[in-house]
Amino acid sequence: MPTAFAAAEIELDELIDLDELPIHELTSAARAQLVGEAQTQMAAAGCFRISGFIRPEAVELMCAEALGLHDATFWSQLAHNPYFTDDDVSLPPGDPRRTFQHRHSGFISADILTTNSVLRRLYDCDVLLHFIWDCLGTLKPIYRWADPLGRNPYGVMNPGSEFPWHFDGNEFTVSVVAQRADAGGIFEYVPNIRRPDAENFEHVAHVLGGGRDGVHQLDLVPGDLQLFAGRYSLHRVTRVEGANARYIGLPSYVHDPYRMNRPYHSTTVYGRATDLHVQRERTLVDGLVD
Ligand SMILES: O=C(O)CCC(=O)C(=O)O
Ligand SMILES: [Fe+2]
Repeated sequence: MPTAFAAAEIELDELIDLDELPIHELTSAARAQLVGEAQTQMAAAGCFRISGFIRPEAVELMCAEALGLHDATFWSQLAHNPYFTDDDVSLPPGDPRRTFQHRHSGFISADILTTNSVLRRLYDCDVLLHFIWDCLGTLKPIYRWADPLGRNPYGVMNPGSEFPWHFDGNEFTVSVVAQRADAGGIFEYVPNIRRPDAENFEHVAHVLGGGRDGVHQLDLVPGDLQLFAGRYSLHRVTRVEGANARYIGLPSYVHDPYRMNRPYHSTTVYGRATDLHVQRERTLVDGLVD
């Protein structure tokens, strides 16, 4: 597995235009404005987007990396419920925990990124981590995720792929599209549909049944930075149409730097779980199903 980049090894200005977006200058008015806008968007829609955040040259490098690793993609054809838990026959049919949806999508897991990966340099950058934390406006610190597979993967969707409604194991995910689908591949989400103390199964069941109450759509453009709270916001990616695959970098953040995806979740999404996933399964982050 590649080791982390040290701060001095990350030329942030090659990835982000720091004249336009001075996220490294903690006292700058421009940074304060970006953070303020992000916090407003987050409060209004449970998600924020900064257009044109990553330089086009860096997006091209991300795209080349994902294309180069395309054959190493793990493809899942498994059906799953939104929580990535096993079926529970003690629950009534129609319960969202018993609603399994077909998935066809792939991941280039974080542990196989290239030695000089742009995506990994972005992820290892403390300046970016600090900026994202400020944008979230939470007092509780965020960390990079311990999960060796899910911490910073590329999501891969071929034409015909779709990623049905689900919650993530980690709290927050940044997404940066490296290559967009010709059509479809739209990110849909229901902001903050659940809280640590309230699963809100009724609303989840409504959306799984095709209901649109509270559903937002976001058509991401390559280079945009989006941040969403995937542990609390039900989300999906609609079917990819046309000739091109959709590639998206997914730097993932957590409040608890020890915990990982549960083994069942990891196996469903990445095709395997490591010994560490098994050892850390019992660590509770909150009271949610998963
Ligand atoms: O591809 C996306 O836009 C989101 C992917 C996602 O939800 C996930 O990887 O859990
Ligand atoms: Fe997700």
